[in-house]
Amino acid sequence: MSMTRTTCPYCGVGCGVLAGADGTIKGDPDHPANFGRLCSKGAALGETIDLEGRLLHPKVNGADADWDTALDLVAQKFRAAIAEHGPESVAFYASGQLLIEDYYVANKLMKGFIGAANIDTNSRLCMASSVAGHKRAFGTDTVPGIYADLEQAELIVLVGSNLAWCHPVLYQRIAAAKAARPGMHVVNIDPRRTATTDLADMHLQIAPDGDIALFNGLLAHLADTGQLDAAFTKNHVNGAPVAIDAARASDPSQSGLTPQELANFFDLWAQTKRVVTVYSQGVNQASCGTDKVNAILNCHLATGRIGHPGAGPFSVTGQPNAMGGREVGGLANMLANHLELDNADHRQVVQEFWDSPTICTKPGLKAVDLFEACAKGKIKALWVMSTNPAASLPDSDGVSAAIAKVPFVVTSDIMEKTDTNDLAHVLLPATGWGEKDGTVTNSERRISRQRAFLPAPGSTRPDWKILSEVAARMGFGDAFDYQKPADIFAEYVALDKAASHIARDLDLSIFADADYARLIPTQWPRDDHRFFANGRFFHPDGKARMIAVTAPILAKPRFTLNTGRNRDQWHTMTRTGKSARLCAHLAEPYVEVNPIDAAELGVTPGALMTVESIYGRAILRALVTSRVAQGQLFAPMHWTRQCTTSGTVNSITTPRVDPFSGQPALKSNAVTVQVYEAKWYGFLACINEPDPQTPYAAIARTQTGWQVELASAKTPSDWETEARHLSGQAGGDASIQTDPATGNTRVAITQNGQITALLFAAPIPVVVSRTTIVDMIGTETPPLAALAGRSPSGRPDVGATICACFNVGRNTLLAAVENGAHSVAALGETTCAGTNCGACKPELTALLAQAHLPMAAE
Ligand SMILES: Nc1nc2c(c(=O)[nH]1)N[C@H]1C(S)=C(S)[C@@H](COP(=O)(O)OP(=O)(O)OC[C@H]3O[C@@H](n4cnc5c(=O)[nH]c(N)nc54)[C@H](O)[C@@H]3O)O[C@H]1N2
Ligand SMILES: Nc1nc2c(c(=O)[nH]1)N[C@H]1C(S)=C(S)[C@@H](COP(=O)(O)OP(=O)(O)OC[C@H]3O[C@@H](n4cnc5c(=O)[nH]c(N)nc54)[C@H](O)[C@@H]3O)O[C@H]1N2
Ligand code: SF4
Ligand SMILES: [Mo]
Repeated sequence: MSMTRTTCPYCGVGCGVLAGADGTIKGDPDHPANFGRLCSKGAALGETIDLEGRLLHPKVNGADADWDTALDLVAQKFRAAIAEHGPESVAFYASGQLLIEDYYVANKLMKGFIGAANIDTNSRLCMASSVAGHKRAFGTDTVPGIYADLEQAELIVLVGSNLAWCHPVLYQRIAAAKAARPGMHVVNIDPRRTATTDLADMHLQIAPDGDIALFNGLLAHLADTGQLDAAFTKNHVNGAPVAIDAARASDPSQSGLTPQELANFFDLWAQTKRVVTVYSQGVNQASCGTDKVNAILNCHLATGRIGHPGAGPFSVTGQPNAMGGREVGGLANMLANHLELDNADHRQVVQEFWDSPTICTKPGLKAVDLFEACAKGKIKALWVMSTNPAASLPDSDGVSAAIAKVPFVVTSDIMEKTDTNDLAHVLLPATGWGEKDGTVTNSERRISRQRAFLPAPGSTRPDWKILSEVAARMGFGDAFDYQKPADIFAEYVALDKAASHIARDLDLSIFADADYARLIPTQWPRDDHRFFANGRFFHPDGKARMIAVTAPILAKPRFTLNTGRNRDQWHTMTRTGKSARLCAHLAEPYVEVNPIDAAELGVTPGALMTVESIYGRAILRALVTSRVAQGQLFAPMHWTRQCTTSGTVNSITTPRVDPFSGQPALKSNAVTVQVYEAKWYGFLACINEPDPQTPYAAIARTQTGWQVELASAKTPSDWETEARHLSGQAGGDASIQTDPATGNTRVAITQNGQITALLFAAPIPVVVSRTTIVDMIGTETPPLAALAGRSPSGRPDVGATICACFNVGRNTLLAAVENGAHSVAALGETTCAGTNCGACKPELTALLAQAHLPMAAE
């Protein structure tokens, strides 16, 4: 079968994929990001491209509409709002998951034709602090390094990055480099222990937001011990003395680390020339995020450890086109092509090139402010594209209320049911990954093609096309007369040429004669280029700047909620949530709590906890683990109102932002917690999609249908009715078993001899093998046997999925350990676990360690 060469649509590693129309997915051995590797999400792409749940036709006020009706309405509402209230009364909220071509068109329409800069993107929640920090230090938003640096480094410092789960292929590359060169060191700086920590020789379990105290401490130490590169700072850096003075004023113990830990880290850094500092959301998503970035950059600048093989700071991007979005100027305070919004010359170049009637002259609203403006009634028309702000922004309940207040809301998405779509007047169906063509830029500035290998389903259209058609209807047809993505890419490259007299890092000349159809993954300005090796930066005097940063006084709430990601889910789960295999890794929203806190709070095994802030509350399953320190909690961000009644974590997070970048502090939220007192807990497996309304409910896809974890403070009066209601099954026969001694109730519903729903309920968290129950759905197991909760076929309970690629469960692995597989390699040989993407290797290591501990809490 013919395979199409394309790029993974998930994280910023930007792995090359070979894809077949039948859903076959392989890593592209020739792509320089992954050389054939894929992680569990990439490997499962074939399971998420079916049409279930897709938005296939435009919708206006909930009813199917044709394109002309929908597009006319969008154009008319935007025109009317602009005419009546001015260009600042409308806004776009875009995404690092748009392709370069989509993003370029959205930005051009808003900034050059509508004439306001009210286009912001989810990159505000993601990369904004890195952008601001880079600009302060370098004069441009430049990522100096390349992936090969990770293999050439002697020391890799991972700050606020769970690389093993979030950039798994980079993690695998580092793991392989370390195995080949055992002298290489890895340090992991994170307030919690994660899968990434397993690779680290040193884990610095820092206090939340203790990073500035730590890196200021490092800078002061380097200065005090004469280990700075005086020639480099003299010739190429401004601001070193002031930054060093500020660093000396910091108290490193505020990092929460012991003097010994600090000394070990400082010495290791000082001794090692080739240091790469990889950082991500633990740095960016903080109210001091930009200062954290500069505290890190200061250390690299002060030692000249930048721009050389194996040396430099490396901000890894989250989304597939987060970097491309920055290049096309998708944020409200950027122009296009790394040109400056507040520079009249830059604006003139862009306006002349676009031949546009107007150009915005001042920055637009940043994400959090944008939705605040919605709440205040200032935004009259809002277009959300390829992102789900009603779920992913902090204070998501408040954001949802704000969106609901906007008189006209349009969304472009590939899926029909999302928390944001539920609030929109018009839904525009976009073609998704595999159906559309374009380009993305990964973390190392490499532009790769995404290529279609599937037909566009229903009446879906590519995002650039939808935008261009609205632009035409707003009267700007000439400037948006694109026939194909290649036309837009060519214009993007041509704008770069038109601005080539303006000194900046972006240089797309390598793409000037590119054959778009055959474009191979290519870095700008050219392959394997590192910036700043020559000591030349982009501030007007050609020098870099060290920035004086002060460690913040840290608030010490009783509980701080940290949030982030799981290995097998992508953000708001609209795609990964479709894969039963991916859902099996961690199937419900949870909160990690330290065992000492758990004991104090009275958390019993399987308990639910209410986590509350001044913005809202969530009910989450308690996961008692020493991975989090005392006083800290961690919850993943993924679950939305589509799959849980109360497990939405952003209901609790706070919209505090960094003053320079506007990026919200999603990693540290002051919360209170208590055990949720349920009267009953339940586990339901069923064939139809359920719609439970219990105070706690979390739905997940299974191989046989759906499963739901349930809890409520009110016991139902009739269990059969409850089971039928929960599973959406009025017909068929019900068998019920109740045990007055324990209060346990079990209900089986059968239709035509097949089990279609099984409900297990109890006054305490239900202990039953989930996989066994799920596997009985759709089978002809006799109801009484099914209610016994044991597999009739004698098939063993494989346990929760550890290896998603080969679907290997925990119990299978434990059995293998028992049979003598005592290493990750041996587990791979006997069960295949960990032998494809390798992302589960840290969990295999943990499982091997725990297999010898009878009372492990995790
Ligand atoms: N599986 C998966 N992979 C993804 C994504 C996904 O949804 N799922 N999303 C992609 C996107 S868009 C992004 S942005 C990236 C994010 O990738 P990461 O930034 O690696 O992921 P997070 O889990 O958000 O946070 C990273 C770590 O920061 C730590 N942290 C919290 N507070 C602090 C602090 O004060 N200091 C330090 N040093 N660390 C702290 C957290 O404990 C957490 O382990 O992942 C990308 N990859
Ligand atoms: N608590 C907490 N919250 C967070 C974070 C955190 O660490 N903690 N991280 C933040 C970060 S870094 C990020 S990047 C955001 C991500 O948050 P979001 O961007 O809101 O999350 P996604 O689920 O990726 O949303 C993408 C949407 O685009 C749709 N889509 C997919 N492909 C296409 C396409 O080709 N065209 C169109 N038009 N639509 C498409 C999907 O169905 C989905 O609805 O979340 C942020 N929120
Ligand atoms: S690491 Fe995984 S999610 Fe990221 S690009 Fe590669 S295959 Fe996709
Ligand atoms: Mo992100």
